[in-house]
Amino acid sequence: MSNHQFFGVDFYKTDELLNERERSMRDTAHAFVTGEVLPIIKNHHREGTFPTELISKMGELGFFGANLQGYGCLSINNIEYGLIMQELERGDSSIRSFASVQSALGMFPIFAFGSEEQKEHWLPLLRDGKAISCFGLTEPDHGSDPANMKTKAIKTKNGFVLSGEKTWITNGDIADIAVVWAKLNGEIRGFLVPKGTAGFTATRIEGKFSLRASITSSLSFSECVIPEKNILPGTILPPGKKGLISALKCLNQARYGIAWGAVGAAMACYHAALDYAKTREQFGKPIASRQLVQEKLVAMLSAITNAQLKCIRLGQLKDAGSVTPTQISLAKRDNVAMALDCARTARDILGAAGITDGHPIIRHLLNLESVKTYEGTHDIHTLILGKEITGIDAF
Ligand code: TGC
Ligand code: FAD
Repeated sequence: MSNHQFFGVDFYKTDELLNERERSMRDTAHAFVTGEVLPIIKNHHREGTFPTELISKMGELGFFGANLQGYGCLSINNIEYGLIMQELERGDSSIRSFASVQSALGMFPIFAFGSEEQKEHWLPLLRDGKAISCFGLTEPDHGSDPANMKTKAIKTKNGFVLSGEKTWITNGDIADIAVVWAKLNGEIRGFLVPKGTAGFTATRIEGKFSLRASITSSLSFSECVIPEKNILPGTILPPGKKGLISALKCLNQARYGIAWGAVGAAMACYHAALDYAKTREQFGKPIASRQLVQEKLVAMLSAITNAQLKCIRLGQLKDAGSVTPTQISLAKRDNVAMALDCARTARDILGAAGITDGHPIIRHLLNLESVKTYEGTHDIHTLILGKEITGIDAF
């Protein structure tokens, strides 16, 4: 019997929809977050540092690339993978971000588009947390419209010369390997750029008030020479195609994980608000006894329950191989908006106490502002869905 009811939100008994393996994986991730993340995350958030000592622990638990088949990965289903993301983000979005980037944006492109040599070399290292990856798509002048990127690759006799700038790159300056998207003869292709390559520099972005426990960097490529074997061969497009399709396939993986992760952040805020409301007395009674406060708690419970059900169905569709990118967009968009609303409501229930990091809520709230923006902003997902249902491109 899982002890989920003591730490999660399970009003609709979604636990009963999970099989034993799924519950067990969720409980493993839960124990990791409770034991290893929650005791230290406040200080990392204060200091603006990432808890690097957790990387090998997450590797040992098999969290990285856990839903990929082969190469020693756990090869679990997508609901198990989603539950890991939920639990990691219950701790902090920065921990889920690290795992998302490593799994969906570092390992997945190598798995899906890499040569056998690239897979054999990088996947075991990344799986175990012995190497760190990053994903360079966004540029200073091209965030929501990465298809217009300026970063270029020029073919030389023995390889490629990369030039351009990427920014807002999670793990950028601690990564051993960067998956970099650049135009080669006008086509967007993926390239592997190892740390230390001449002409490649990564610079930390300071002064963030959101995702403070996550490392974010700018990447610069100046006459950066990489060997021929470092192109991701599978990113070649069918004749006549020019788009971002390979990069977008990676984003689908990461957006899926975010949809689950947001539920974890919302659960953490809900529990903090519920506990506080039951013990905080004003006008001689616990504030939880007031109708206005109950209405806020119920709104959170309702929103979390909706999001949970959406995630489970999305996971089933993904496991069946029939999920569409727009179904993933809907879940990323709605669940992050839901979590941000819950965090704001929970912050309000705590009054002044809600603005301090003595409670997890303000940290989640600030983090979720980034989560709303990255992996396609809320509004970009609205436009993706608008195009799906009307057939009209409104970007
Ligand atoms: P568009 O012309 O619409 O489509 C080009 C081709 O791609 C197909 N397609 C997709 N395929 C797979 N998955 C998807 N999600 C797809 N979306 C579109 C499409 O059908 C088409 O195929 P075909 O056969 O017709 O040629 O492409 P576009 O270049 O105009 O893209 C439009 C748009 C807005 C959807 C895209 O640019 C977009 O998603 N923009 C948002 C940018 C974004 O999400 N950036 C994320 C950067 S990485 C990040 O934020 C990591 S945070 C990590 C962390 O710390 O957790
Ligand atoms: P812009 O594209 O400039 O958008 C600004 C505003 O305009 C938004 O509200 C947007 O919705 C709106 N807008 C844009 N176009 C339209 C339109 N057509 N119609 C209506 N509204 C529009 N990127 C990576 O490649 N790799 C990473 O690892 C990574 N990690 C990140 C980590 C953090 C902490 C953050 C904050 C970002 C990260 N990103 C990463 C970048 C992220 O993907 C971009 O920030 C995001 O895609 C939005 O781009 P932008 O910030 O340039 O905003």
